[in-house]
This record gives sequence, structure tokens and C-alpha cells, in this order.
Amino acid sequence: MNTTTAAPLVTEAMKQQYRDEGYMILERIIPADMLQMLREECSYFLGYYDSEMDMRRTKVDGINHRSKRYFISNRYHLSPRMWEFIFSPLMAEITQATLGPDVYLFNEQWVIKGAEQGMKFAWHQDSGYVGRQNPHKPYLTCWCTLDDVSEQNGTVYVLPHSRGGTRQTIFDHTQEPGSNDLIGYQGSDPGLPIIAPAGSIVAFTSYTFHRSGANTTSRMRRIYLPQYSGEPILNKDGSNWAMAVPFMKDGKRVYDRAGDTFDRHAPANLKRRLAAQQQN
Ligand SMILES: O=C(O)CCC(=O)C(=O)O
Repeated sequence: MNTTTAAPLVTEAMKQQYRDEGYMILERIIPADMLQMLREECSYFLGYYDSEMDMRRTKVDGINHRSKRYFISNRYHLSPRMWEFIFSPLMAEITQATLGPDVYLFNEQWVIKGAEQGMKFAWHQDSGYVGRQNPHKPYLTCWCTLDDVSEQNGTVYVLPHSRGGTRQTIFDHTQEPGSNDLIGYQGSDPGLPIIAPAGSIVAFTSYTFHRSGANTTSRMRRIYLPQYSGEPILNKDGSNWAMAVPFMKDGKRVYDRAGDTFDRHAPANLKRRLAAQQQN
């Protein structure tokens, strides 16, 4: 009888680093067919978003800057296959290792830096965007590389908890004019650059300070970034801050593919925005 079990993808040492320093790195962890699918979907959503900006006759939309930097959020219902990655056994293992037995999809986005003019993104905690006025436990960001990432093409820099003082604290953030970035750290520590091949995942907590550099290369730099929480994250009025799609409950996968529709789970502000566009 064969009694061997597959080695865990997330090792004890990785979990310890995540707990102590707020991040861990899983290199070349995304299967090749998934990576290909994510790259194809990325092209679709980028084209979709560019045409939306053109229709609105704008080049700047919040923190999105046409051809320079994109954050395209919470549209996975518009794809017939994104759920296969978001709710995959791989993401189940990573989320269980970091958040525990109950997991919800909170937010998901493409973060794309344009070739040659890809803009930097300022030091922040993801929780700084949710805000201290909406109290929440640290949630999980999975920064998934669709390209090899380097300091030249605008990789992310992480400030470990022991250097940023972030283990239990959400700092004040102020908005930077022009870029519209929220900035939460003004210190001189440059952070740790993540140099990793395509298909890697950097998992960090929403309290961990991070930033990213400019893309000066001749190719785009593409990231897919799903975020998960251990419980729904709410606005003060009780509505979802973004989404709260059940994924795991008591360590078991409870994701309901048939019930996961745009109408049921997409954020209210996105529903309003897309509905308004259809009327134009
Ligand atoms: O991929 C990047 O450039 C940084 C993304 C990021 O920091 C975020 O979405 O919070």
C-alpha cells in the first residue's frame, strides 16, 4: 500500500515568515495551463477597460492611468473561467495556511504596468485603502506574477513587519495629488524587492507595507491579485466593502459555482457603474 501524501506547497517555514514578517513567497507555483489562462484573460480585461476609458473620454480614473498603470477590479464574473483559479485547490491551500478555516473572496484585480511608461505605486497598506473607519482583521493579498518581475519592470517592494511596525497597526494614509495613490509610509527604508519568475505568488497581509516601481522595459508587467478574508469586511452601514464570496468553511470548500453570479456578489459600486455605461 502506498501511504505517501503530497508534500504541502506552503511549508512551516513559509507560514512562520508570514506570521512574523507579514509575507511569504511561493516561486513558480501556478500551473502552466492556469498561467496561460490568466494571461489570456488579462488581455481581455485590459482591452475592455481601455474601451471603457475611451468611452468616458478619460485617461485618469481614480488610480488608473491609461497605458501607464491599471487596477481593474472585481470583474471576474464577466469571465467563464476566472473562478477556476480564484477558487482552485492551490488558492484553497494558500488561504487556509494564512487565514484559517473560513475564507471569503474579498476583492480581485489585475494590476498592469504599461511598457516604458509604467507608473510607480506608492508605499501603502492595503488596509489603508479600506480605512480604519471600517475595522477589520488583516486580510490576504496574493500577488500573482504573469511575467518575470524585476526592479526594471516595476516589481513590488515589501517592508517586513519588523521594519515597518505593521504587525498590529493600520497607519494613516494621505492622498498624493496627480497619482491619487494613498501613502502610508514616508521613511527611508527601500523595502525588499521581489525578483521572481512568472507563475509565482507573493502572499502578504493587508497590514504589510508595500510599494512598486516604474516599468522602464519595452514590455508590460502583468499581475493578477486576488484578496481573501477570514470574515466579510463591511462598511459602517453593514454593506460589503467589496465582496464576500464564500470559499471555505471549517476547512472545507463551500464555493457555489452556480450561485456565484454578478448580481449576487459583485460590489454595489461596480454594478452601478456598469449599468450606467449600458445606458449611454
Ligand atoms: O503590482 C503592483 O504594482 C502593486 C499592487 C499593489 O500594491 C496593490 O494592488 O495593492
